[in-house]
Amino acid sequence: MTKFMLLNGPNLNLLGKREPEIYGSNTLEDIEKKLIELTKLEECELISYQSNAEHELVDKIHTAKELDVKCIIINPGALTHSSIALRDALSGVNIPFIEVHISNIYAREDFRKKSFLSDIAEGVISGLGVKGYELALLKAIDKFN
Ligand code: CA2
Repeated sequence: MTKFMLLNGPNLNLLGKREPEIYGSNTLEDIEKKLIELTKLEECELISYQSNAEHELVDKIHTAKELDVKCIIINPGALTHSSIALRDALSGVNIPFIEVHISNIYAREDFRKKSFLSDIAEGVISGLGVKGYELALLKAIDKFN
């Protein structure tokens, strides 16, 4: 069974609970539920994980390699704009990944315009709300299942 991994970085556990004007009203649990449904329909498996700690996300990326995950869908949160460790982990395991942002990072503060991951990503979705996660998963299934 083809495995995919959904990773969410710092503060994304607050989805649906704060700042709905920017990030919408869906909770992370709602998103996970929807994505798990989609993977099951295709007889695939989704491993989902959120952490506020950079090193835990790095560890999970290493685990993805051991589990033979075919594609990672990642919203690295604010680590997008700072983390060379996440970049090195993703390039180190050599698993294709799709970078997702709920908001349009190019329409916000200047410091959000730089991503340390985008140039090595399979693709990037930014500004399509939580629908971006579904679109990324559908693409991952289409390409890697
Ligand atoms: O638009 C995105 O998905 C971001 O990755 C979200 C990050 C932000 O630092 C990036 O620049 C863009 C922030 C995640 C914080 O999530 C919250 C959700 C609800 C309430 C408060 C924070």
